[in-house]
Amino acid sequence: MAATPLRIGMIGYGFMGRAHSNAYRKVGNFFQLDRTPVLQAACARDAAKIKSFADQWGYASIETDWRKLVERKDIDAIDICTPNNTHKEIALAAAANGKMILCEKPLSMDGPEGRVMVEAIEKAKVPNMVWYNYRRVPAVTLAKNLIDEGKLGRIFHYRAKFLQDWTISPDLPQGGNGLWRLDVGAAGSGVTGDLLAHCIDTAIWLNGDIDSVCAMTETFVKERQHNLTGKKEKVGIDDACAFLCRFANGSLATFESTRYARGHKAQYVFEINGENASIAWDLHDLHRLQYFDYKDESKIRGWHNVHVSDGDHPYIGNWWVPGLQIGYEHSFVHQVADFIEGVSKGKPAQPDFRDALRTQFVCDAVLKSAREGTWEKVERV
Ligand code: SOE
Repeated sequence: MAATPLRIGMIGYGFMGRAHSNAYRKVGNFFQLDRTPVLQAACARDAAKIKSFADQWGYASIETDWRKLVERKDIDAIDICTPNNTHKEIALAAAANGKMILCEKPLSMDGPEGRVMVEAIEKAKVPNMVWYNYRRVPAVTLAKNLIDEGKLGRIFHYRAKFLQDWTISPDLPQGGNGLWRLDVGAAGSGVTGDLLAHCIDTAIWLNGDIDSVCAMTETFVKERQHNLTGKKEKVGIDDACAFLCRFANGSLATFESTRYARGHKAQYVFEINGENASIAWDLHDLHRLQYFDYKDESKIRGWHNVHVSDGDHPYIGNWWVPGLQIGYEHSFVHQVADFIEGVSKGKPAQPDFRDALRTQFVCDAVLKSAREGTWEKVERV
Protein backbone atom coordinates (compact mmCIF):
# COMPACT_ATOMS: atom_id res chain seq x y z
CA MET A 1 0.00 0.00 0.00
CA ALA A 2 1.35 3.46 -0.89
CA ALA A 3 2.53 5.52 2.07
CA THR A 4 0.53 8.63 3.00
CA PRO A 5 2.40 11.85 2.17
CA LEU A 6 3.84 13.91 5.00
CA ARG A 7 3.94 17.37 3.46
CA ILE A 8 6.90 19.37 4.75
CA GLY A 9 7.08 23.16 5.03
CA MET A 10 10.74 24.07 5.51
CA ILE A 11 11.70 27.45 6.99
CA GLY A 12 15.32 28.39 6.31
CA TYR A 13 17.83 27.30 3.70
CA GLY A 14 21.20 27.17 5.47
CA PHE A 15 23.35 24.20 6.48
CA MET A 16 20.52 22.59 8.47
CA GLY A 17 17.92 23.29 5.78
CA ARG A 18 20.10 21.20 3.48
CA ALA A 19 20.78 18.44 6.03
CA HIS A 20 17.08 18.02 6.81
CA SER A 21 15.96 18.24 3.16
CA ASN A 22 18.44 15.52 2.28
CA ALA A 23 17.01 13.35 5.06
CA TYR A 24 13.40 13.84 3.88
CA ARG A 25 14.39 12.89 0.35
CA LYS A 26 16.25 9.72 1.33
CA VAL A 27 14.30 8.25 4.21
CA GLY A 28 11.59 6.53 2.14
CA ASN A 29 14.18 4.69 0.07
CA PHE A 30 15.79 3.04 3.07
CA PHE A 31 13.08 2.77 5.74
CA GLN A 32 9.67 1.11 5.44
CA LEU A 33 7.36 3.83 6.78
CA ASP A 34 3.68 4.56 6.40
CA ARG A 35 4.29 8.28 5.72
CA THR A 36 6.54 9.60 2.95
CA PRO A 37 7.97 13.13 3.31
CA VAL A 38 7.00 15.35 0.41
CA LEU A 39 8.94 18.61 -0.03
CA GLN A 40 5.87 20.82 -0.34
CA ALA A 41 7.20 24.33 0.32
CA ALA A 42 10.38 26.15 1.35
CA CYS A 43 10.25 29.56 3.00
CA ALA A 44 12.63 32.47 3.61
CA ARG A 45 12.46 36.26 3.26
CA ASP A 46 14.82 36.42 0.26
CA ALA A 47 12.73 35.25 -2.72
CA ALA A 48 15.68 34.64 -5.06
CA LYS A 49 17.63 32.62 -2.50
CA ILE A 50 14.71 30.47 -1.43
CA LYS A 51 13.72 29.85 -5.06
CA SER A 52 17.22 28.64 -5.85
CA PHE A 53 17.20 26.41 -2.70
CA ALA A 54 13.73 25.06 -3.59
CA ASP A 55 14.85 24.24 -7.14
CA GLN A 56 17.99 22.52 -5.97
CA TRP A 57 16.26 20.34 -3.40
CA GLY A 58 12.98 19.77 -5.21
CA TYR A 59 10.49 21.79 -3.15
CA ALA A 60 7.23 22.23 -5.04
CA SER A 61 6.65 25.85 -4.02
CA ILE A 62 8.07 28.77 -2.06
CA GLU A 63 6.85 31.31 0.48
CA THR A 64 8.57 34.47 1.67
CA ASP A 65 6.46 34.88 4.83
CA TRP A 66 6.53 32.04 7.37
CA ARG A 67 3.13 33.12 8.72
CA LYS A 68 1.57 32.21 5.39
CA LEU A 69 3.41 28.91 5.34
CA VAL A 70 2.16 27.80 8.76
CA GLU A 71 -1.41 28.59 7.69
CA ARG A 72 -1.29 26.60 4.48
CA LYS A 73 -3.72 23.70 4.44
CA ASP A 74 -1.45 21.61 2.23
CA ILE A 75 1.34 21.45 4.85
CA ASP A 76 1.43 18.77 7.58
CA ALA A 77 4.74 19.53 9.30
CA ILE A 78 6.80 22.67 9.80
CA ASP A 79 10.57 22.35 10.00
CA ILE A 80 12.18 25.31 11.80
CA CYS A 81 15.74 25.84 10.53
CA THR A 82 16.01 29.52 11.39
CA PRO A 83 18.14 31.35 14.01
CA ASN A 84 17.31 30.55 17.63
CA ASN A 85 15.55 33.85 18.38
CA THR A 86 12.80 32.96 15.88
CA HIS A 87 12.02 29.42 17.09
CA LYS A 88 9.42 30.38 19.68
CA GLU A 89 7.23 32.60 17.53
CA ILE A 90 7.20 30.16 14.63
CA ALA A 91 6.61 27.12 16.85
CA LEU A 92 3.69 28.78 18.63
CA ALA A 93 2.06 29.78 15.34
CA ALA A 94 2.65 26.34 13.82
CA ALA A 95 1.13 24.66 16.88
CA ALA A 96 -1.89 26.99 16.76
CA ASN A 97 -2.40 25.83 13.18
CA GLY A 98 -2.20 22.17 14.21
CA LYS A 99 1.07 21.46 12.41
CA MET A 100 3.62 18.89 13.48
CA ILE A 101 6.87 20.67 14.36
CA LEU A 102 10.48 19.64 13.83
CA CYS A 103 12.70 22.32 15.37
CA GLU A 104 16.46 22.83 15.03
CA LYS A 105 18.50 22.79 18.23
CA PRO A 106 18.71 24.43 20.66
CA LEU A 107 14.98 24.53 21.32
CA SER A 108 14.94 28.15 22.48
CA MET A 109 16.92 31.18 23.64
CA ASP A 110 16.65 30.01 27.26
CA GLY A 111 14.72 27.75 29.61
CA PRO A 112 11.76 30.04 30.40
CA GLU A 113 11.15 30.63 26.68
CA GLY A 114 11.42 26.90 26.05
CA ARG A 115 8.88 26.21 28.77
CA VAL A 116 6.34 28.48 27.03
CA MET A 117 6.95 26.52 23.82
CA VAL A 118 6.49 23.16 25.56
CA GLU A 119 3.24 24.31 27.15
CA ALA A 120 1.90 25.55 23.80
CA ILE A 121 2.72 22.47 21.76
CA GLU A 122 1.52 20.09 24.49
CA LYS A 123 -1.76 22.00 24.66
CA ALA A 124 -2.07 21.79 20.87
CA LYS A 125 -1.15 18.05 21.04
CA VAL A 126 0.98 18.24 17.90
CA PRO A 127 3.82 15.75 17.33
CA ASN A 128 7.14 17.52 17.86
CA MET A 129 10.85 16.88 17.84
CA VAL A 130 14.14 18.75 18.25
CA TRP A 131 17.05 17.93 15.95
CA TYR A 132 19.73 16.69 18.34
CA ASN A 133 20.97 14.44 15.58
CA TYR A 134 24.01 12.85 17.24
CA ARG A 135 21.80 10.48 19.23
CA ARG A 136 21.13 8.73 15.91
CA VAL A 137 24.73 8.05 14.92
CA PRO A 138 24.67 4.22 15.11
CA ALA A 139 27.74 4.07 17.40
CA VAL A 140 26.10 6.52 19.82
CA THR A 141 22.84 4.55 19.78
CA LEU A 142 24.88 1.42 20.43
CA ALA A 143 26.44 3.16 23.45
CA LYS A 144 22.92 3.86 24.72
CA ASN A 145 21.90 0.21 24.23
CA LEU A 146 24.97 -1.08 26.07
CA ILE A 147 24.33 1.28 29.00
CA ASP A 148 20.64 0.32 29.14
CA GLU A 149 21.61 -3.38 29.15
CA GLY A 150 23.66 -2.62 32.26
CA LYS A 151 27.01 -3.50 30.66
CA LEU A 152 28.79 -0.56 32.30
CA GLY A 153 27.27 -1.06 35.74
CA ARG A 154 27.40 1.93 38.03
CA ILE A 155 28.66 4.97 36.15
CA PHE A 156 31.38 7.04 37.81
CA HIS A 157 32.52 9.50 35.13
CA TYR A 158 31.23 11.29 32.03
CA ARG A 159 33.61 13.43 29.95
CA ALA A 160 32.66 15.38 26.82
CA LYS A 161 34.26 17.95 24.51
CA PHE A 162 33.12 19.76 21.39
CA LEU A 163 36.01 21.70 19.85
CA GLN A 164 36.09 23.94 16.78
CA ASP A 165 38.42 26.66 15.49
CA TRP A 166 36.46 28.74 12.97
CA THR A 167 36.05 32.02 14.90
CA ILE A 168 39.67 32.73 15.84
CA SER A 169 40.12 35.61 13.38
CA PRO A 170 39.04 38.97 14.89
CA ASP A 171 38.15 40.03 11.32
CA LEU A 172 35.29 37.54 11.17
CA PRO A 173 32.07 39.58 11.42
CA GLN A 174 29.00 38.69 13.48
CA GLY A 175 25.36 38.56 12.35
CA GLY A 176 23.53 37.52 9.22
CA ASN A 177 23.65 34.27 7.27
CA GLY A 178 25.66 31.57 9.04
CA LEU A 179 27.27 34.16 11.33
CA TRP A 180 24.14 34.75 13.40
CA ARG A 181 25.70 32.13 15.69
CA LEU A 182 28.11 34.87 16.85
CA ASP A 183 25.34 37.39 17.51
CA VAL A 184 23.93 36.98 21.02
CA GLY A 185 20.65 38.62 19.99
CA ALA A 186 20.01 35.87 17.45
CA ALA A 187 21.71 32.91 19.13
CA GLY A 188 21.09 33.52 22.86
CA SER A 189 24.55 32.19 23.72
CA GLY A 190 27.71 31.00 22.00
CA VAL A 191 29.27 27.57 22.29
CA THR A 192 27.02 26.71 25.25
CA GLY A 193 23.79 26.69 23.23
CA ASP A 194 25.37 25.70 19.93
CA LEU A 195 27.86 22.95 20.81
CA LEU A 196 27.62 22.05 24.49
CA ALA A 197 23.87 21.65 23.97
CA HIS A 198 24.69 18.62 21.79
CA CYS A 199 27.01 17.21 24.47
CA ILE A 200 24.40 17.83 27.18
CA ASP A 201 21.59 16.24 25.16
CA THR A 202 23.63 13.09 24.55
CA ALA A 203 24.79 13.03 28.18
CA ILE A 204 21.28 13.27 29.63
CA TRP A 205 20.15 10.55 27.23
CA LEU A 206 23.01 8.23 28.20
CA ASN A 207 23.46 9.06 31.88
CA GLY A 208 20.29 10.73 33.15
CA ASP A 209 19.58 14.16 34.61
CA ILE A 210 22.26 16.68 35.51
CA ASP A 211 21.90 17.94 39.04
CA SER A 212 24.36 20.85 39.43
CA VAL A 213 27.07 22.65 37.47
CA CYS A 214 30.04 24.96 38.00
CA ALA A 215 31.20 26.75 34.85
CA MET A 216 33.59 29.28 33.35
CA THR A 217 33.21 31.06 30.01
CA GLU A 218 35.35 33.46 28.01
CA THR A 219 34.82 35.80 25.08
CA PHE A 220 38.23 36.10 23.46
CA VAL A 221 37.29 38.60 20.75
CA LYS A 222 35.35 41.38 22.45
CA GLU A 223 34.13 43.33 19.39
CA ARG A 224 33.25 42.33 15.85
CA GLN A 225 31.85 44.11 12.85
CA HIS A 226 28.10 43.44 12.66
CA ASN A 227 26.87 42.40 9.22
CA LEU A 228 23.39 43.82 9.76
CA THR A 229 24.25 47.21 11.31
CA GLY A 230 27.61 47.74 9.55
CA LYS A 231 29.10 48.83 12.91
CA LYS A 232 31.67 47.31 15.25
CA GLU A 233 29.64 45.89 18.11
CA LYS A 234 30.30 44.18 21.42
CA VAL A 235 30.38 40.39 21.20
CA GLY A 236 27.85 39.00 23.68
CA ILE A 237 28.36 35.27 23.18
CA ASP A 238 30.62 32.86 25.03
CA ASP A 239 33.50 31.83 22.73
CA ALA A 240 34.54 29.05 25.09
CA CYS A 241 32.94 27.30 28.04
CA ALA A 242 34.03 24.56 30.41
CA PHE A 243 32.04 23.16 33.27
CA LEU A 244 32.10 20.58 36.01
CA CYS A 245 28.90 18.81 36.91
CA ARG A 246 27.25 16.24 39.08
CA PHE A 247 24.65 13.91 37.62
CA ALA A 248 21.61 12.82 39.61
CA ASN A 249 23.01 9.25 39.60
CA GLY A 250 26.07 10.45 41.54
CA SER A 251 28.55 10.41 38.67
CA LEU A 252 30.97 13.30 38.09
CA ALA A 253 31.55 14.99 34.76
CA THR A 254 33.55 17.54 32.82
CA PHE A 255 32.40 19.30 29.64
CA GLU A 256 34.40 21.65 27.42
CA SER A 257 33.65 23.54 24.25
CA THR A 258 35.36 26.25 22.26
CA ARG A 259 35.62 27.70 18.77
CA TYR A 260 39.31 28.57 19.45
CA ALA A 261 40.93 25.12 19.49
CA ARG A 262 43.25 25.58 16.50
CA GLY A 263 43.30 22.37 14.46
CA HIS A 264 39.87 21.09 15.50
CA LYS A 265 36.92 21.53 13.10
CA ALA A 266 34.23 19.52 14.88
CA GLN A 267 35.83 17.31 17.45
CA TYR A 268 32.91 16.01 19.48
CA VAL A 269 34.10 13.27 21.82
CA PHE A 270 32.75 11.63 24.93
CA GLU A 271 33.97 8.95 27.32
CA ILE A 272 32.02 7.18 30.04
CA ASN A 273 33.63 5.12 32.78
CA GLY A 274 31.54 2.55 34.58
CA GLU A 275 32.23 -0.04 37.24
CA ASN A 276 32.47 -2.89 34.69
CA ALA A 277 33.22 -1.19 31.40
CA SER A 278 34.05 2.07 29.64
CA ILE A 279 32.86 3.54 26.37
CA ALA A 280 34.39 6.24 24.16
CA TRP A 281 33.23 7.87 20.92
CA ASP A 282 34.69 10.46 18.54
CA LEU A 283 32.71 12.26 15.84
CA HIS A 284 35.80 12.29 13.60
CA ASP A 285 35.63 8.51 13.56
CA LEU A 286 31.89 8.33 14.01
CA HIS A 287 31.33 4.73 12.93
CA ARG A 288 33.56 3.37 15.70
CA LEU A 289 32.76 2.75 19.36
CA GLN A 290 35.66 2.14 21.74
CA TYR A 291 34.70 -0.36 24.42
CA PHE A 292 36.67 -1.71 27.37
CA ASP A 293 35.20 -4.61 29.34
CA TYR A 294 36.79 -5.56 32.64
CA LYS A 295 35.05 -8.98 32.38
CA ASP A 296 37.29 -9.94 29.45
CA GLU A 297 39.94 -12.53 30.23
CA SER A 298 42.91 -10.54 31.62
CA LYS A 299 45.34 -11.87 28.96
CA ILE A 300 43.37 -10.20 26.19
CA ARG A 301 41.74 -7.40 28.13
CA GLY A 302 41.98 -4.03 26.38
CA TRP A 303 40.03 -1.45 24.43
CA HIS A 304 37.87 -2.98 21.68
CA ASN A 305 37.56 -0.89 18.57
CA VAL A 306 34.07 -1.78 17.34
CA HIS A 307 33.38 -0.90 13.72
CA VAL A 308 29.65 -0.17 14.01
CA SER A 309 28.68 -1.40 10.57
CA ASP A 310 27.18 -4.85 11.07
CA GLY A 311 23.61 -5.83 10.28
CA ASP A 312 22.65 -6.10 13.94
CA HIS A 313 24.02 -2.66 14.83
CA PRO A 314 21.46 0.15 15.23
CA TYR A 315 20.02 1.39 11.89
CA ILE A 316 22.71 -0.35 9.80
CA GLY A 317 20.40 -3.12 8.52
CA ASN A 318 18.51 -0.43 6.58
CA TRP A 319 21.58 0.60 4.57
CA TRP A 320 24.14 -1.39 2.57
CA VAL A 321 25.78 -4.71 3.40
CA PRO A 322 27.69 -5.44 6.63
CA GLY A 323 31.04 -3.67 6.95
CA LEU A 324 30.15 -0.63 4.85
CA GLN A 325 30.01 2.46 6.97
CA ILE A 326 27.62 5.39 6.84
CA GLY A 327 28.19 9.01 7.92
CA TYR A 328 27.00 12.29 9.38
CA GLU A 329 24.01 12.91 7.11
CA HIS A 330 22.52 9.52 7.97
CA SER A 331 21.91 10.63 11.57
CA PHE A 332 19.29 13.04 10.19
CA VAL A 333 17.72 10.32 8.04
CA HIS A 334 17.42 8.13 11.15
CA GLN A 335 15.82 10.97 13.06
CA VAL A 336 13.15 11.47 10.40
CA ALA A 337 12.53 7.71 10.31
CA ASP A 338 12.08 7.58 14.09
CA PHE A 339 9.87 10.66 14.04
CA ILE A 340 7.52 9.17 11.44
CA GLU A 341 7.44 5.81 13.20
CA GLY A 342 6.69 7.58 16.48
CA VAL A 343 3.80 9.47 14.91
CA SER A 344 2.40 6.26 13.35
CA LYS A 345 2.65 4.30 16.59
CA GLY A 346 1.55 7.17 18.83
CA LYS A 347 4.87 6.85 20.71
CA PRO A 348 6.73 10.16 20.25
CA ALA A 349 10.36 9.98 19.20
CA GLN A 350 12.83 11.66 21.55
CA PRO A 351 14.05 14.29 22.01
CA ASP A 352 10.71 16.06 21.80
CA PHE A 353 10.31 19.66 22.99
CA ARG A 354 9.92 18.61 26.62
CA ASP A 355 13.05 16.51 26.51
CA ALA A 356 15.03 19.29 24.81
CA LEU A 357 13.90 21.67 27.57
CA ARG A 358 16.02 19.67 30.02
CA THR A 359 19.11 20.60 27.99
CA GLN A 360 17.97 24.22 27.90
CA PHE A 361 17.85 24.43 31.69
CA VAL A 362 21.33 22.91 31.97
CA CYS A 363 22.60 25.61 29.55
CA ASP A 364 20.91 28.30 31.67
CA ALA A 365 22.56 26.97 34.84
CA VAL A 366 25.96 26.80 33.08
CA LEU A 367 25.73 30.43 31.91
CA LYS A 368 24.51 31.64 35.30
CA SER A 369 27.30 29.79 37.08
CA ALA A 370 29.89 31.33 34.75
CA ARG A 371 28.46 34.82 35.35
CA GLU A 372 28.24 34.50 39.12
CA GLY A 373 31.13 32.16 39.91
CA THR A 374 28.87 29.78 41.81
CA TRP A 375 27.72 26.17 41.72
CA GLU A 376 24.19 26.18 40.27
CA LYS A 377 21.37 23.66 40.68
CA VAL A 378 19.70 22.73 37.40
CA GLU A 379 15.96 23.35 37.17
CA ARG A 380 14.23 20.02 36.54
CA VAL A 381 11.59 19.58 33.85
C1 SOE B 1 28.40 25.08 14.41
O1 SOE B 1 29.54 25.22 13.64
C2 SOE B 1 27.69 23.77 14.08
O2 SOE B 1 27.31 23.79 12.76
C3 SOE B 1 26.49 23.57 14.98
O3 SOE B 1 25.53 24.60 14.81
C4 SOE B 1 25.88 22.21 14.75
O4 SOE B 1 24.79 21.98 15.59
C5 SOE B 1 26.97 21.15 15.00
O5 SOE B 1 26.45 19.86 14.80
C6 SOE B 1 28.16 21.38 14.11
O6 SOE B 1 28.62 22.70 14.32
